[in-house]
Amino acid sequence: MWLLSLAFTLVLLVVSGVMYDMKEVCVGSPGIPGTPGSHGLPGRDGRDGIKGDPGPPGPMGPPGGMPGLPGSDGPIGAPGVTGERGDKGVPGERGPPGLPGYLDEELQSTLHNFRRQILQPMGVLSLQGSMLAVGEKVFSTNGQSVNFDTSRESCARAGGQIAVPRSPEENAAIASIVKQHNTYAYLGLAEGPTTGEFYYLDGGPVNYTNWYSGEPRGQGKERCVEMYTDGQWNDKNCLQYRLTICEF
Ligand code: MAN
Ligand code: CA
Repeated sequence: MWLLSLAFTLVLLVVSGVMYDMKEVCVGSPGIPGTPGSHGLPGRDGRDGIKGDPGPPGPMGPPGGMPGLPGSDGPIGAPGVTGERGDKGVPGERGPPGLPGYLDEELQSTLHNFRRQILQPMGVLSLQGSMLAVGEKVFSTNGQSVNFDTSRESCARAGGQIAVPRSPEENAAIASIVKQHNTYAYLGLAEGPTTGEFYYLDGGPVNYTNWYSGEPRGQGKERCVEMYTDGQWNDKNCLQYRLTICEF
């Protein structure tokens, strides 16, 4: 039965459709729009944004707060003044043994040259009669006769001292120079605070003398010593002109 009514309805639809296609239809103007719907519900929250920049420093706190942390180290200061010299260190260990001197060619050559450099001028001076070598000492004169102090200064300037014999050999050598110049010479000794006691110019006590008979008899008024041409000694005032003879 319902199948039959469906078929009937279909036929009706088809027939009315045909009729619609074929007829003019009069259409009315659109109606006024309805009122807008009410707002929808709020959407869900979005996701968190990225972290923002740090803010500016805050204002200074009130006085009386806790002390801040220590600051960082300042720049290195200028060097201080040099300290005092330290004590000498202990000696190092002894080194390995070296070559024996006689096998050391460089040492031998150096010694040979030194020997020549010393002996050559000594030979020349000896030949000229301007120096006299006796043992370790060398005596020499500049030929000048001056007072004791001036003699002493001349010898010191030359790097020596006024000649003073400390043995008969040295006395004879100085005497030979005195005799050659046919004059007297002051010797390198002088009277000390006690009358009649003589000392070398370095202060040492005299242990060789060759006084002329009866000398010294100056009794504190003759504090220097001269050598006669025969090599004997006389105490004498220090202001006479006497031959300068030095020893080196
Ligand atoms: C002079 C000076 C003295 C010396 C006597 C010796 O008076 O030379 O130093 O002692 O002669 O007679
Ligand atoms: Ca005298």
